[in-house]
Amino acid sequence: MSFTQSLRRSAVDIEARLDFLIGQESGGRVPLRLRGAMRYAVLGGGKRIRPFLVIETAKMFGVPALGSIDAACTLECIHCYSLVHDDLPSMDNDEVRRGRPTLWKAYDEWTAILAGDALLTLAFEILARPETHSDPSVRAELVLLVARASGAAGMVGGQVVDLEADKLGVPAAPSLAHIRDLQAMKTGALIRVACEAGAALGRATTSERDALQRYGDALGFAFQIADDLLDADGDAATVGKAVGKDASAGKATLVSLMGIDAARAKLKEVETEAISSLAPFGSRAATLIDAARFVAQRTS
Ligand code: GRG
Repeated sequence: MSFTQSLRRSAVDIEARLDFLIGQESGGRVPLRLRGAMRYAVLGGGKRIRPFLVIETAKMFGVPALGSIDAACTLECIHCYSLVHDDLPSMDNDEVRRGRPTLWKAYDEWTAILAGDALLTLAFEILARPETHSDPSVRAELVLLVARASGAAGMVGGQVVDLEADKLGVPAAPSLAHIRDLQAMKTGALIRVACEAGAALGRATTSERDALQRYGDALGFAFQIADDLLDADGDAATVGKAVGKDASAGKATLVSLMGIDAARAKLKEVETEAISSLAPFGSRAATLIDAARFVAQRTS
């Protein structure tokens, strides 16, 4: 089976589980409008790369997919909430996401804000449940890792730094270090924690965790460079959202700093860095190696 096929197959299982988890949330007392909006946000396509990384990293340590799928789904809930909020008029003001109207366009702003809030909260409800892992110390560690990655020093913090430059004209110092730091928080933290969560579920050793953190860091950076390149020269229909937004907003990205060709070369370098970090795992890491290649070469 090719990598794309296994990603798609895993996405089917993840979507079925997300559907179930949203359906049974809080004993079924969720208002219909909210449940509909949460389902719209989560179940409308998407590559499901973050949950895939949790499942495949955990598999390297002998954890079957059934043992990691709930933790995996929590990262997709958080990712989807971040997209819903990012698309709002007060943030990126986007009308198309995953090839269809964004949640605030399909419903309205207040529903989109609250559906995002509910998805973030649901993620932590799931992480804390015994069904996610039988050992409470593993669950507590997952909560800590995911909270740090998605919160003020992670994804939310990265979004603030990005929007400060965009909305308040805070001059972005467009250096490679600034861009890497910003992206490590905004996009990278969730990708890195996907690998860390898999390692926590699999009770990996410290040196194994270190290697996976290096992989996760490089993968997150590769993911963002690929995203910037898609924005610069991708096709909106294939990408599933508007393109060319970074340049028109004057955003500091690797592409604006270095140009397209140098950004492509950097992407190759970071892809190699990600793959090299997996050396200690030998052939056990074959799927994660493929994931790095996929992320670097993605077209949507
Ligand atoms: C609102 C707190 C808050 C944070 C938003 C992630 C983010 C921070 C904003 C999204 C802006 C953006 C498009 C960033 C580029 C990287 C990215 C997250 C791309 C979309 O992720 P994919 O390609 O999307 O995994 P799918 O649709 O496949 O799930």
